[in-house]
Amino acid sequence: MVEWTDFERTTIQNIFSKIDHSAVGHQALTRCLVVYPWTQRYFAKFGNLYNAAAIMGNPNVAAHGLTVMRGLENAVKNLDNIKATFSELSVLHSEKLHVDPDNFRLLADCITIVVGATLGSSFTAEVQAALHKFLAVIVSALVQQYH
Ligand code: HNI
Repeated sequence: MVEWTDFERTTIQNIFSKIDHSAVGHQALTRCLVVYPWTQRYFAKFGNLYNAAAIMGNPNVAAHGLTVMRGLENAVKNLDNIKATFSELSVLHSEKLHVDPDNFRLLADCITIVVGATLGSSFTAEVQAALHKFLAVIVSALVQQYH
């Protein structure tokens, strides 16, 4: 069971209430596909991922970025039960999509960078520490069904 301080709970909820989920998801997934091009292998059906401009302009990337954020929002609503909440998602990424679990940390880092750029000076070290812990719990929950 993950223990959350009041500050961590409030901070995580504030972040997700402040940010534009569509914009953050789109920018974070774009960064992941551009900075770590091997991650493109999982999205072959998304169409043109030829370069950064194509990736940024690809509507499937935008839509999936929002899907990822909706997954995170579900975890925000279930902070005390993320592992169970993400159990099916873990099976999907492991057994159907065969996503290398290292990539979860890469996308989580891209989300952190975009949230930091979005929040600017209010993205203090303490705020980043709370987001980092939340995303680390997410990554751990997504990896739980990998064997
Ligand atoms: Ni991920 C589908 C959430 C990381 C590749 N992913 C989903 C769905 C959610 C989701 C939600 C939709 C499930 C459904 O349709 O029922 N993915 C997340 C979250 C993270 C994550 C919360 C981590 C922060 N996914 C990744 C990573 C990759 C990835 C790192 C590959 C690099 N995900 C996929 C693919 C799909 C997917 C591929 C299926 C997309 C499709 O439309 O077929």
